[in-house]
Amino acid sequence: MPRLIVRPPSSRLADGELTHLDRVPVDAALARAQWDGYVEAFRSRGWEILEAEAADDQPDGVFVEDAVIVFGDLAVLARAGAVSRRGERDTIARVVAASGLETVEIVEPGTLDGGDVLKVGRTVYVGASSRTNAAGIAQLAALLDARGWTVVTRPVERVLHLKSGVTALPDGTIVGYEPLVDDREGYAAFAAVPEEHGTAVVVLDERTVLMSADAPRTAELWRGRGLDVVTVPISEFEKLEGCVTCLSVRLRD
Ligand code: CIR
Repeated sequence: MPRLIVRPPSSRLADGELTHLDRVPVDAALARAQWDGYVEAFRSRGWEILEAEAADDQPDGVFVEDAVIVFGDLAVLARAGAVSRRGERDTIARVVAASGLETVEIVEPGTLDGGDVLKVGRTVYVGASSRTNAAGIAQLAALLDARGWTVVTRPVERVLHLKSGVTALPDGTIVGYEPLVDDREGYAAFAAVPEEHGTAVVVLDERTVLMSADAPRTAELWRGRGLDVVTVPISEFEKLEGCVTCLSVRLRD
């Protein structure tokens, strides 16, 4: 059974880090309801939910994808590029330990946010962003080279994380909203989407993707390619530069 690591949103979500967006009011109750709906989209499809303990003092703690990256049986605990987010790691380490995965850590001077890591088959694209530095990428590459993964570095300047700009469909096609994609020519198979919030897809299975409800034309595009599309409203998290990928870590069989 696939498993999903999540963490409920902090009551201080509105204080989270912002890099490319202006701060706007966030509805905490709506955020909680949207998070419940997001988790239910997985639970109702047979995913086991592993809930990290609440961390109210960590405004960005709900974005668990940044804190740990899973490669098969290996969990890499990241070292957040934003100092304000470094306190998220201990509680994530506990839920990862309970999951039974082997755990390794990115250490100083490396920084790495999981949002900068996109796995496509055995290729691991890693964004060199304002959050992920060369030392962090080198540490990750050293860990993965020995395990049969190929790490490819990508520039990230137009958005916060690599996966704010590009994600991948089940067949490996890279998808993105072109105005926000750095180095588009670097991806052999690329499909442009018509909406900014259509950039992020989570693969639920070989024929089903999960995406934001705020990109209806993109959802139609994927349906036209024969995919089942599940949409969830995540407006309160998008206000904090989050997306459907950042709200969970997927542990697949
Ligand atoms: C941050 O700036 O760190 C959070 N407000 C948003 C993190 C989103 N995470 C992601 O794209 N993987």
